Amino acid sequence: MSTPQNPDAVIGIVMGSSSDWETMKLAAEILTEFGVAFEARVVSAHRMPDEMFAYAEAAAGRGLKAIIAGAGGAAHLPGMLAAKTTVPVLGVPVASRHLQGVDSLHSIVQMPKGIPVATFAIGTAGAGNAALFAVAMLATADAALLAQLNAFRAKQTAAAIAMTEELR
Ligand code: RP5
Repeated sequence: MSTPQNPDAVIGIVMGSSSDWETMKLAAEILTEFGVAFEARVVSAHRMPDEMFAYAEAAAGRGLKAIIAGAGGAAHLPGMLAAKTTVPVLGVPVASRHLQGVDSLHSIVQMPKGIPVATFAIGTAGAGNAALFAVAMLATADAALLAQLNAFRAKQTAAAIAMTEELR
């Protein structure tokens, strides 16, 4: 379930631009697959800083357990959110046009000591893994979700084992 402001959301997916959605929707797809309630919205750090701070300040009180934040270029969104909330921020570097996301990765991963952002791979792998990481966090206190996560992994293992057959 995804709405711009979902009162049931336990995970917030935010991004700097609608152009990031092509990447960030991978996180939404994973959370949907696991039945985790989330919301998805654009919260640009430099184009709507007041809204960004308001989102971060309200996050804990609204029941969000993690924020998955994707941005490209000078990707300050995850770090600035983290500066304003203790809700864990999972940063996703979005591939940029000129530097292919290396700029985004360095912007997000190089947080100075004191305000952490958990940083994932550039692009769709990072978005998907950020969602899986959020699921793993929630699963520490949710046995049914943990069973789902283990089943997801077992399916991946079976698929990888079956790959050898494709070599014939
Ligand atoms: C960042 O600038 C966004 O996160 C996006 O990755 C990038 C480009 O934004 P648009 O020009 O597509 O709106 O703020």
